[in-house]
Amino acid sequence: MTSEITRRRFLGTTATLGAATVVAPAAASQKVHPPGWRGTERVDKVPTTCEMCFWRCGVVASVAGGKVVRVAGHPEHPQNQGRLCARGNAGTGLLYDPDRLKTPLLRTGERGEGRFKRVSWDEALDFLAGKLVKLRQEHGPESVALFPHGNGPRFFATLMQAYGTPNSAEPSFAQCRGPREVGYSLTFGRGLGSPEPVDLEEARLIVLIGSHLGENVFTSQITAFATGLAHGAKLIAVDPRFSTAAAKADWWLPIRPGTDIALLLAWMNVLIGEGLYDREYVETYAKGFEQLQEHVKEFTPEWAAPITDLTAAKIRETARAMGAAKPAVALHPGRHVTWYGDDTQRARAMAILTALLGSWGRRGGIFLPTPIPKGSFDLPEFPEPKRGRADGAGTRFPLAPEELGVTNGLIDATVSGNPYPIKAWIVYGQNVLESIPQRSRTLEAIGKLDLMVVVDVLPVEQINYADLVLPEATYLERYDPPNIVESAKRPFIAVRSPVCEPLYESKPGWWIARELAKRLDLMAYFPWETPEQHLETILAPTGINGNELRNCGVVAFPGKPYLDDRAPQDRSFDTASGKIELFSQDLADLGADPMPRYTPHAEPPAGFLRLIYGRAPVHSFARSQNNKILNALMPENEVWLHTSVAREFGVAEGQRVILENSDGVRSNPILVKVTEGIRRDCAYVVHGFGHRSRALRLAFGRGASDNALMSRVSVDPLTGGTGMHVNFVRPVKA
Ligand code: MGD
Repeated sequence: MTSEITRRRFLGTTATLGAATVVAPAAASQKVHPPGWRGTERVDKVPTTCEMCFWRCGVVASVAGGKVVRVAGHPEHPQNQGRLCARGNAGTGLLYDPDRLKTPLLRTGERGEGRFKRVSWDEALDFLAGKLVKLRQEHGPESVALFPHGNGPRFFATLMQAYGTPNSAEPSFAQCRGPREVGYSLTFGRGLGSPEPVDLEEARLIVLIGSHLGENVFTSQITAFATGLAHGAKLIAVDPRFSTAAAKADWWLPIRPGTDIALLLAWMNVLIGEGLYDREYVETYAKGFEQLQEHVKEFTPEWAAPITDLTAAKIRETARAMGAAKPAVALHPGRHVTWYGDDTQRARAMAILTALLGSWGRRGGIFLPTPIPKGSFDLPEFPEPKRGRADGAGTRFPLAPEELGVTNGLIDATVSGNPYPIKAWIVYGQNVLESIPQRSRTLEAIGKLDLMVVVDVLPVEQINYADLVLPEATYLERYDPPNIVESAKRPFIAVRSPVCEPLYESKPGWWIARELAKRLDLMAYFPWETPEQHLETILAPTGINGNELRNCGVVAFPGKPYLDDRAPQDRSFDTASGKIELFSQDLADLGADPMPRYTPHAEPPAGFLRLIYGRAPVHSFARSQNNKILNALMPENEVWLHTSVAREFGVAEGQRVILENSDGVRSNPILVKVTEGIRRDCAYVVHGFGHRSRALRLAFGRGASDNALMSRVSVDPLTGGTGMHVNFVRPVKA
């Protein structure tokens, strides 16, 4: 594999990146700054990888006198090509957030009170190592559970595996894209991964099922979406809400929530019934067509119309549009897909439709990853845990993968003590109170713990329940394992390395993990002294050296994104049959539907609306609301209500209401947005607001938390994913 790296060492020097021309004299000062200088200070340009969201764009930080003065898009990064979203640009708002966690903290008050004393790192790590040794002796290593998310905890995950616990779970599985990965893997033998390899820029037709691109912003995805539309792609947006994407759509299908499987089955019915599917592709690559044909026969548009609240004519028309545009139909698989508890089956339906259109591995559809060789460490074998996992991954939830785990399964086990007691949680880069529904159950579980440790960058509410709080350095201040992205048209390896020294007493994750490993006698699992050595080992098979990567930020490789780029023998699928499985024997063996079926979900009771939720372009989950720059752009969320619903409830635009759910749980006051752009049976909010931590001085009390209103979930029996679109709310005057 040849590297396309640009050998020009443009970074780390001053004059060649961007501002290579003399800055025009500023009117007021009339000072002339030479390129790459700010007054008398030299500005260094240091590349790294963003972590303001999980898309991980390439960035270049401008650093003057040790201070980061700007974060901009990396111009040569194959993913974002110099562009960067608002959150990426606001990286300094996190780095210089005055509310950041600054020192390790040890609890002095009651759990939840938030009273701590500052301690040194030595005291903190000795305390934690001592507790871990004791827990292992008294209850076994399995009694410790890790709740990680993001890049930082990757070293900690190694530490926990070496310590001997199998219990680790990320919300990106059971609260996000787990069922999607499983549904697509069952069909194509592989999931989508992140970033999703959807060929939006080359599509002739884009289909979004609840994916609200434009509000959910990932720089390269939104660029590809805009490019596709600019090149004439048609757009179908299936959404109960008139989203930004729906506003651009040729067909907006304001579907009744919870009925997407019925629509997908009806689309299949038309494609097969009218011979509009990609017959040659299906014959070459797929298995189970006859069963599928039989299965969808009864699911006509007329059958689906009253279920979905769409007209049969619209269903037929949109199916025909897909048939006409195939195979260049980019049916977006979605990202946060844990909606109703049958989400693996919905993902299967989307995957099967993708196969019928011949779009998997085809230009304008879903493109394929190209593997990059990666080095690894020669580590001693990890201890085999004496007891299985506590979260049900692989057992209670047969299709949940053990690497990602099931957060809610771990919470259940902590509450019940089944299959064995969980005594300690280490929460690292995850916000368990805002990302996992059924908050009262999470709090109940926390109440049972002997030890709770939070490793975070901000004093979010969950730290108040911790015995020990460890302040991690932010992504701009630390080394993390490089970002290796194979699911890109040009796969790449990008560096994450510090652009400035960690502020306060914060420490990078690799350092925290190593220091604990020393205390736990587990250094054999950390056979490197410095991050530089760690990077060299990972890069070894590529022939690129760490210095080169640190200077350039990213190296890209040629990709083979389409089936046609590959030799016929390399076009098989990693399923049991080696083919695309339209009928899934794996599901049949588990007693599940081998082909998706529509099952009805509870409708809102009288006087209530279904709570739906999503993203805003300037915030990421519940992690960015205290960022000064982003808070100024969007300080709080609002609840969308249909005009007639607002009238019925007697509330008006701009008024604040409280949202009360059908279990009596009440939110903070939230502003009302009255609009025709939402179905009458739904209320919509942006996720992540309504922070309860007073220490987040900008975010505290602003807006309402969707998560707090999710007292109910519908659990996917295959993956453990928590369907979260099953809560009902009503506005109550504040
Ligand atoms: P965040 O709100 O980003 O979401 O779940 P989370 O990853 O838990 O919380 C991350 C936590 O990490 C925050 O406390 C933040 O301060 C901290 N943090 C940020 N940067 C760093 C760092 O560098 N180091 C450390 N140690 N900590 C850091 C996201 C998950 O949530 C996902 S992926 C989805 S799709 C779901 N979305 C969703 C939703 O839309 N609504 C509701 N109600 N729940 C959801 N849960 C899921």
